[in-house]
Amino acid sequence: MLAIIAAFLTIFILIKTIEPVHVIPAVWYFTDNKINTIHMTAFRQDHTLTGFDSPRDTGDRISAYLDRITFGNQEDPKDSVFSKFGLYRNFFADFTTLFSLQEQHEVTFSVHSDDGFRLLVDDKEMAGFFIDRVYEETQVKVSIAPGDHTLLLQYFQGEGFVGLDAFYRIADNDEWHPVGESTPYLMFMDFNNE
Ligand SMILES: [Ca+2]
Repeated sequence: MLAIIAAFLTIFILIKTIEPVHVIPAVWYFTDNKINTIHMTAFRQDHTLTGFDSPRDTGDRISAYLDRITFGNQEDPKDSVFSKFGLYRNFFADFTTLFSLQEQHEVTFSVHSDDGFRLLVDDKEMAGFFIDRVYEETQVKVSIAPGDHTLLLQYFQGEGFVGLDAFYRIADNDEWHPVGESTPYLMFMDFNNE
């Protein structure tokens, strides 16, 4: 009888101590980042994406903080940083960030993507490529007033090559800076200090 009770107790303790298995944690932090200016929320889809018109299921969601949006362009999605988040094909990813300017500036944004993207500043669409494409650049110049602003970069990857890079510059002769990296003219808010 004691042996049976002991066996039940052992099973009970085992069940209580086994952690639930999460293949992909709900929230990923790049803890080695000193700065986290970008919040990424990605949505994996179980159907083929051909554009932003494709249905978006929001149930399979991955969240992460980053300091820039520079994923490069890879033929094999397994070689991409996106694979760290279990993202290979058929997913949407929204990147949100907050930034501020001291003075009015003409800010040029440069987005390279495979496949499509959509760039919104203060909820207003500034540029986009809405269906699949090979890794190509789109530039847009936006006049931005002094003060605080929101930036949303929406991205989707269908099949094959996966690539995304986003940069900005203040003047035409300025060097390109990754979106998420502050300069004296344009400061990104650090979510660490939110
Ligand atoms: Ca692709």
